Amino acid sequence: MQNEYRPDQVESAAQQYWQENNSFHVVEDTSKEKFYCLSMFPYPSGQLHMGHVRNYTIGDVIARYQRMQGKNVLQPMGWDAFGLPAENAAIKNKVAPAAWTYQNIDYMRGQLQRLGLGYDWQRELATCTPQYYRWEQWLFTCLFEKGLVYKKTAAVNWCPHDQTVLANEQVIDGCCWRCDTKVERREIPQWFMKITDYADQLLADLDQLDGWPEQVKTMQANWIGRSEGVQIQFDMVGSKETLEVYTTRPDTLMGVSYLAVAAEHPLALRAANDNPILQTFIDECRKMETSEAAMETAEKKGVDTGLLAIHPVTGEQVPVWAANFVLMGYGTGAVMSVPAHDQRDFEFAQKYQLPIKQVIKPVNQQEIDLTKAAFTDKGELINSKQFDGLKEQEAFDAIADFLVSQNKGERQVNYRLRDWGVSRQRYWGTPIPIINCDDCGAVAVPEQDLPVVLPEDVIVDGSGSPIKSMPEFYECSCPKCGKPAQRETDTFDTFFESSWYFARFACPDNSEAMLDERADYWLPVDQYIGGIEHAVLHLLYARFFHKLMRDEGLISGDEPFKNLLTQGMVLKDGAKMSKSKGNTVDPQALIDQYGADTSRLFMMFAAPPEMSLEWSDQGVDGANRFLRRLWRAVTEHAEQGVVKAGDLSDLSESLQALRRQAHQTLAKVSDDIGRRHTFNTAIAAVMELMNSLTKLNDDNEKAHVVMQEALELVVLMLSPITPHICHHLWQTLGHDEAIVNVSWPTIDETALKQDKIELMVQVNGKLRAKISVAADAEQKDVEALAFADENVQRFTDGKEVRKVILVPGRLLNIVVAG
Ligand code: ANZ
Ligand code: ZN
Repeated sequence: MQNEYRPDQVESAAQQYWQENNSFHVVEDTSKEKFYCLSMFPYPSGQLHMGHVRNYTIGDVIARYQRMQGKNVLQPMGWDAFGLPAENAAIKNKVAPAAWTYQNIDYMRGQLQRLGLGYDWQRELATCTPQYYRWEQWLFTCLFEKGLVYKKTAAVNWCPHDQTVLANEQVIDGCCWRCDTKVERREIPQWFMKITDYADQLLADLDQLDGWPEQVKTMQANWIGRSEGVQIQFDMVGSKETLEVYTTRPDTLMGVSYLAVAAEHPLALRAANDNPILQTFIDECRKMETSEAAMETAEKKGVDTGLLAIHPVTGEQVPVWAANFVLMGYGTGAVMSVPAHDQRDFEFAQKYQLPIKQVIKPVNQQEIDLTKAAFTDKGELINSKQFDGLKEQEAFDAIADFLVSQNKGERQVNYRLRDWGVSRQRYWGTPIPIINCDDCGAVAVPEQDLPVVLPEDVIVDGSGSPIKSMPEFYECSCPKCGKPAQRETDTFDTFFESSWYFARFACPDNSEAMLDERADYWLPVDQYIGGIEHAVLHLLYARFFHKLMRDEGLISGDEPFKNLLTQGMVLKDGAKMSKSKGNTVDPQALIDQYGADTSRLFMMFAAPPEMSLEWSDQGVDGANRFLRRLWRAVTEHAEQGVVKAGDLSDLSESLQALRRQAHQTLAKVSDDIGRRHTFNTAIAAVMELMNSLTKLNDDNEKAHVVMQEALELVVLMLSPITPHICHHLWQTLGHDEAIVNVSWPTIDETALKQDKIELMVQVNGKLRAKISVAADAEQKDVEALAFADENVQRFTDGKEVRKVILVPGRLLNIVVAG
């Protein structure tokens, strides 16, 4: 018998067993309840970090637990393999992105296997393979035919020195990350997905997601940003044209002192023809950074266009300005400005000395000072002619109805959500399956010509995507008219691939179709686990794709992820562990030194999964010590002979108490792992049980039987968390069947029953004795025992007993006279 705990040997033996027996391979089985457990797949950056270890251990614990519940559990793993880092590495190390990526995948697969994660490796997929991305190309062509994707010009960051487009993360303080040249904005044609067509469903279906954290649902709802407002038409002085604005505050209409349009608004562009100052301003705005965040923090600037609009109620003339804070892509690209009641309009009006007119007054006694800041709450209308005195929603409705009746406005629902621009001018991504023909325009690549394969044998040197200078890639003929044409050389945003991988795991081997009926068996994902940083984009795009695939008839169901767990960060010294901070701990070194089980136990014990986890060397040590103690306890027990089907009747009180604790622990751990996902408290309870077990000092035959049962429970309860050591110890405890195939133990209700309980006996409200009685004893038996007690007799003898009250399980109160 092996006496020393050697994690390396124990772990490789267990892993070899799982591999040889294909333990985690699953197929559809309608006779069983299915459970699809998915952790967000990693980008193959080169090596795992602690965040991965945490994420994947949580997933594995849940998957293994559900398997022990008798469910048919799918837990797959793959690689989100396209992306910018591969191109950066290619420039730096002079290796092709494909070679670098595949090499990383091989290394990281080994790391995941070393952690003992129970994946069905037969389903592994890498998104950079044509077998995978051909299906998203195919879906894109279907959506193109349906009109759900379209092309329009949009701004990108352009480095004039490197002659290349830059991703937002490649722009540092407005300059190119490589050559430090000032970055410019460029308008180029790009592809968009009409996610806005699904805005209402994406919002409404959040209600179905009972198993999602409220916080994530709120973030999604805010991102979609539904607002109710009015689109108002302003007539223009000296022209038949109208200017449309979108407002969520029609109640402030009488306070409008100017209108503002985006710099790219057609009206501004036209006015600039004979206004050089305006033209300069428009050119400057074009150079601004493209991100919405950058636009919002930029100093508010504007130029008077010289045009005048007519107020729809008063007929007064108001000036039209071009302003950098108005976004062309939202609403109508034009706003009515109410400086008294909108802070942005207020600052702008002060800067350019435009009138500030109050039309709302607070309904409470609140003091306001319109020389300092706008008053932005709703309230009661003043200075608003026939609308004076109206409040809040009735004011909104009255003005909206008036504008509608005058044919000057329409009620409108707007979403903050924009259509999703999916074109990237980078190389390492899925080629967009479109051919551009001079005569036919954009034509989808026909199904039989898919996939459009990305050439992998290329040199990436930083001077733009190599396929943009490869005629052998982009020269082709038009699928419609046969004339020479050109392929798109842009690639998809890498969020594209991660938006549907969860479905492809159900049928990764299908070479005839994107999905098949197996997707309906496995979906939705029963438990999805990943970082909170994906709360908005990834999760929204995945939900969107699910609906697209549903509407394409590929799957049924509305939502892809039934339950979502967002794990907290891994911190060291209070800061997020990250390469840039230089405070990382390499999981590999940890595993090499202590083994996978210690790493897994530490991760699960240190904090509940949603909270951040503070790294602690002592914590790792403690986890390791605990496993050694467990090892010793089981080995020593087994040395005295393992027990099969021992007799658990007629136990002494202390052995009964131990059994009770074991089964109480089982009840708690089942709930903690299965429902609450608080693995830390589950582990703490098992540790307490272990303490009691090691204190047991009883060489009676019965004690040995109780010990056998308790140790088996401990090993079973820990097996989802530390599967390797439990694999070994289960054998040590005399079992032939591998623990990975054993069911979760059942709670013995009779063990939970407390046979004898301690009851307090009071006489006239004062504690006089404690007696031990059967838990289910009847009042007359309890009374008999109480009156047999010497001290009770002292206080009751010779006195008249008026009343005896039993509070079952707690106390007996005897009321005597005198
Ligand atoms: C007048 C007004 C008065 C406004 C007031 C607000 C407060 P949400 O809720 O996000 O839909 N707006 C409309 N289009 C815009 C654009 N393209 N660029 C920048 N701002 C724009 O916000 C709608 C409000 O944002 C609109 O209501 C408009 O300003 C502004 F006391 O109109 B409001
Ligand atoms: Zn053509």
